[in-house]
Amino acid sequence: MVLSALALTWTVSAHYQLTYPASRGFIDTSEPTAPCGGFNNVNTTRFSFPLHNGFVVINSEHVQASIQMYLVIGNNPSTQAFNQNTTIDNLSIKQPGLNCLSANLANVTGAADGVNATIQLLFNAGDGILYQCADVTLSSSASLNQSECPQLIGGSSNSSSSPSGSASASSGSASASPSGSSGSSGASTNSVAMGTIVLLASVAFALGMF
Ligand SMILES: [Cu+2]
Repeated sequence: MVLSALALTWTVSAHYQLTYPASRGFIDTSEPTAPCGGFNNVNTTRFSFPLHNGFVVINSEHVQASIQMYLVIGNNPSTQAFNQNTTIDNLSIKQPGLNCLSANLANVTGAADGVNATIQLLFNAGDGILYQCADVTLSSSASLNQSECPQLIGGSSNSSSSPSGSASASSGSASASPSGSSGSSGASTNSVAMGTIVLLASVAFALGMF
């Protein structure tokens, strides 16, 4: 019940949200506003973000998108300061819902222990560039909650997530179709088949065939 209520709330918004670290904020209609989706004030509660093997998590209502991730150094970067950003990574997602994106700062200029910065995401799924920001303090000792990231996209351990087979070519239909049951239907069919086999086996056993 709680889950279905959550799902309903999610489908109300039509773009994406930065969920981990927490975004400065999200308003659907102002998300196309640079540099932070309409949230120009720095968040005084900073998230401690690791210099190595970091990641961010987004919740996307779009099936596919390309994402540019930037680091902006400073305690409270101005709109102009966002133009002096440094690229963290360029990635793409191929499924809606939660996506965990590599954000390794190891080779990013200016990233150092104790530095205040803002992570900025530019998300393009075909309906304009959509902005989200998170204010962080970089740390050589911080560690992230790995349970937030069951499957990392990008980064050295997982080269840029190109799925096997021919499905990787950019299929043009990027328009927003909410999560749907595309992946789960196959799985439930399989479990039904398994259930049938188990059932038949136990019937056979009961009849003394084994
Ligand atoms: Cu959108």
